[in-house]
Amino acid sequence: MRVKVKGMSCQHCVNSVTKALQQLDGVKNVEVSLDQGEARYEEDKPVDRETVRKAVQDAGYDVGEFEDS
Ligand SMILES: [Cu+2]
Repeated sequence: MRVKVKGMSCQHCVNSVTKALQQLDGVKNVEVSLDQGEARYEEDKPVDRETVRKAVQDAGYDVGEFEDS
């Protein structure tokens, strides 16, 4: 899955978003790109997009489009 993450400006932001996603049940192999402003992750079971959205928002960033990949 790919999801746009808005508001990241440095490596600290990347780390925050990465941690927020890694802690979610079913999410694995998280990769966050500052340049592309997006996060990629895989699911080892279905993960609700709203759960992902909320985790990223709680970390302080905005979430854009999700895209299957
Ligand atoms: Cu930052």
